[in-house]
Amino acid sequence: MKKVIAAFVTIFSALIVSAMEPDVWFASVDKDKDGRASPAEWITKNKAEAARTGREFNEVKALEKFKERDLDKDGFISLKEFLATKGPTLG
Ligand SMILES: [Ca+2]
Ligand SMILES: [Ca+2]
Repeated sequence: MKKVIAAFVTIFSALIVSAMEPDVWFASVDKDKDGRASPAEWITKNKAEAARTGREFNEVKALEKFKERDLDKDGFISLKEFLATKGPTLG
């Protein structure tokens, strides 16, 4: 029985961590903490991720993705838009 409980605890804590990740990720994009990602913040994050993973950075593509995820076209990605689109991915 103890083993079963331990397994559940492991699963649930994994779920909680994965549920929290998008917020944490978004916070790392939203450097000025105004609750939305500006194009400049988006590019900064994309650049950093590209450098970290050794990929080539393409600013035009990054901005295209930004526009795709800016659902209400106000020029910013809100956390809601971020979660409604693909969550913590740059694509
Ligand atoms: Ca911001
Ligand atoms: Ca928006």
